[in-house]
Amino acid sequence: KRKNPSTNNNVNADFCDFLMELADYEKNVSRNIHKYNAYRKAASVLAAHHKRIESGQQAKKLNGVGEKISKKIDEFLQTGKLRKLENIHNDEKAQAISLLTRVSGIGPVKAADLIDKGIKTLEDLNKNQDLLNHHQLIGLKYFENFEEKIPREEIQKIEAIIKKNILDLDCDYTITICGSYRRGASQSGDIDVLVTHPTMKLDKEKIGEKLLKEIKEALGELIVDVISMGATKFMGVCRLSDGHLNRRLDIRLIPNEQYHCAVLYFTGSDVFNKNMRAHALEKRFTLNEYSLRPIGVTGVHGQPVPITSEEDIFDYIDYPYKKPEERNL
Ligand code: DCP
Ligand code: MG
Ligand code: MN
Repeated sequence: KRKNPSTNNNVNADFCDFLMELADYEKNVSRNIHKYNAYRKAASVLAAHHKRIESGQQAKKLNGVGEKISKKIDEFLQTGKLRKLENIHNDEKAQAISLLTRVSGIGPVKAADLIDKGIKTLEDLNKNQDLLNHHQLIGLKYFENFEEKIPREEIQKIEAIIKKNILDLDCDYTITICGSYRRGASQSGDIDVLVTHPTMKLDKEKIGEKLLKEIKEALGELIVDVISMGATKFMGVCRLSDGHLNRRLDIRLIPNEQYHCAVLYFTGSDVFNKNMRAHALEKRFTLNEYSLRPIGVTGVHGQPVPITSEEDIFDYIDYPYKKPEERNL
């Protein structure tokens, strides 16, 4: 499930592709999250650059491209390939880890554990289902479906059904589909739904559990499988109708006070979030999916500031407002 930051007319798409492949390798095989982030950041800055990069030198001028990545760009421009990637492609264990981590619910640690037990293919997984938890079994069951991106038009139809059913239940609900869909992507990997309700306050987890169950029931036949169902988070599988594929759907029930921070966070992109959080820190605020809090002179975090819109968050930290479509880096 490689994430492709490439926008529609990305003249640097070939660089982005190899950087994203290297990113996945660092995340799943080397388990080096810093290198993973560095490759993703470089890929998204190149994807957003509308002129074709002609040399490593040129690339290095961009914020997020350092010496090592600039050398790789030169190697790629000169030879049309990368030795590092060739080596990865010839490494059987690395290839097996890359395959197994494509199963929803299987992370790098579980994949390595399975490979130590001699399990390397989907066929092996099918024969050893006793080693998988419920989420991983669902991931295996829908492996091919989950590999397919969801066209925007399909999410629009699913959005209409979700909104109608939840608002029929209670018209005081607020519902936002976040993720790449909210950023305007023409296709998405999954569907990230955020919901809040006036009665849903921070200290009312019990209410959340009841509301989330009602919401899940209200969606009826749209839901075809449940991965997990907590007090505030539903993870599952949905299908628009007979001829459509099964899709990953997450629904989060957010307390009122935290709704805008959650919408901001789950709209992403993850690279955008990192950049915005870094800027917040410079302005002595901590920003996360729950709140924005000032950092006092002693370094102690203050109480969350009251927030009534996404724009408020940008205003507090003097960050130029970006529409969701402009948040790809
Ligand atoms: N997110 C983040 N950091 C992470 C994971 C997620 O900031 N480590 C945020 C930003 C993402 C959002 O959550 O945009 C949703 O996560 P997804 O993995 O669903 O990513 P997208 O919706 O952006 O892409 P896709 O189309 O692949 O679902
Ligand atoms: Mg998503
Ligand atoms: Mn998601």
